[in-house]
Amino acid sequence: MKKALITGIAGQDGSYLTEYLLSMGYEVHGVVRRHSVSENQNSRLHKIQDGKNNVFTHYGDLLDYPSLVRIISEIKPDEIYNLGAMSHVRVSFDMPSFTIQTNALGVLNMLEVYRTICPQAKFYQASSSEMFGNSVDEDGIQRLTTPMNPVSPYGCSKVMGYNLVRHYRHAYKLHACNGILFNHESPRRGSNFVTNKVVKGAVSIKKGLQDKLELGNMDSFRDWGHSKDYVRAMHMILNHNVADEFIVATGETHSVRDLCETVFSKLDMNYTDYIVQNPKFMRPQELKYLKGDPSKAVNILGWKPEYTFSSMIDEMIERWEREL
Ligand code: NAP
Ligand code: F7E
Repeated sequence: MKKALITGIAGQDGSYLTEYLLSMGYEVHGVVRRHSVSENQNSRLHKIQDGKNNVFTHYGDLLDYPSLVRIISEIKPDEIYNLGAMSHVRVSFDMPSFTIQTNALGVLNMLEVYRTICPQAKFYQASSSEMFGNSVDEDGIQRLTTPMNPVSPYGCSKVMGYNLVRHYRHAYKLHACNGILFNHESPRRGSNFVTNKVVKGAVSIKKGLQDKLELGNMDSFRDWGHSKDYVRAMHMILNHNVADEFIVATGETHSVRDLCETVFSKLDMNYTDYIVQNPKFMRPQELKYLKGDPSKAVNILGWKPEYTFSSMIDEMIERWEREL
């Protein structure tokens, strides 16, 4: 039975990846941070009982090197998925130092422990399209050759993590890879990211629970896929015979305005009647446009998404209709 270790197991991707790996017969271990409200700790892992069904969580933190040494020495994983991060771009402007420490130095900590304790394992790093910043090729697409010009502390931190992984692969002959994933969402997405914020807001308005929805910039474009499809890609990237870089994206882009129009019209409402702009949700510098080229993952790994933009939104609407 293969053993996987996931940092960020309690996050959106960590929880779906856990379910996917369990379905493939893995024993799954995850790093969780201590929360003062313990119910929040495993809120996305509710379907999986810790200590049963081959899932085990361990207290640790990417910034706490001794905890990583303890966990990795104990488990000796075959596969390591480094998904832990301060993942909110807007918040990274408010907490630049914590963001850089977790997302850049945290990767360095993980790589050092991996290199010294279990160098035979395979290592996956959760890299991001935010690394491209406002760089885009002339045909309006970001690909592996597009220059990286990050426009947020989050983007800068992810470039550092990305480069460290490549450096460790070459310097120490490690099977360490990067998945450059474009935005991916799901009913489990934090409700302060724009997709789930809009869906939750629209369903609340429909049910008469709120009158307006406050947003920031409506004119940025994102390439939105589904987290379930993207965690399958992570596993494929890691298990490819050569450690490498891959882009995971849908190749389709929508503006935040399109997103609002789609969500509100699915609920028979006109978004222009309800959305108000609040500068609080604007960023000091905005990444304006993302549309990725996933052809390498499609052609070499055989990866193919199952969800469409529309079916993903339907699933998110169902979640809030049930819950609110
Ligand atoms: P998420 O829901 O925010 O989950 C991130 C996880 O990281 C959380 O469980 C969080 O723990 C944990 N974490 C934060 N700081 C940590 C630290 N110092 N030590 C250990 N764990 C820590 O993010 P996600 O959407 O699942 O994304 C997973 C990874 O993919 C992240 O690295 C993200 O940057 C990257 N990524 C995401 C996207 C996307 O669109 N979702 C796209 C590209 C790349 P708590 O639960 O305790 O806060
Ligand atoms: O913003 C605009 C906002 O916060 C998307 C992370 O997973 O993907 C994610 O980062 C767009 C931006 O995601 C609001 O200005 C408007 O243009 O949902 P988001 P993100 O910043 O693209 C990348 C690939 C990652 O790696 C990250 O970890 O929506 N927007 N109004 C808003 N965004 C938010 N959050 N809230 C608003 O009210």
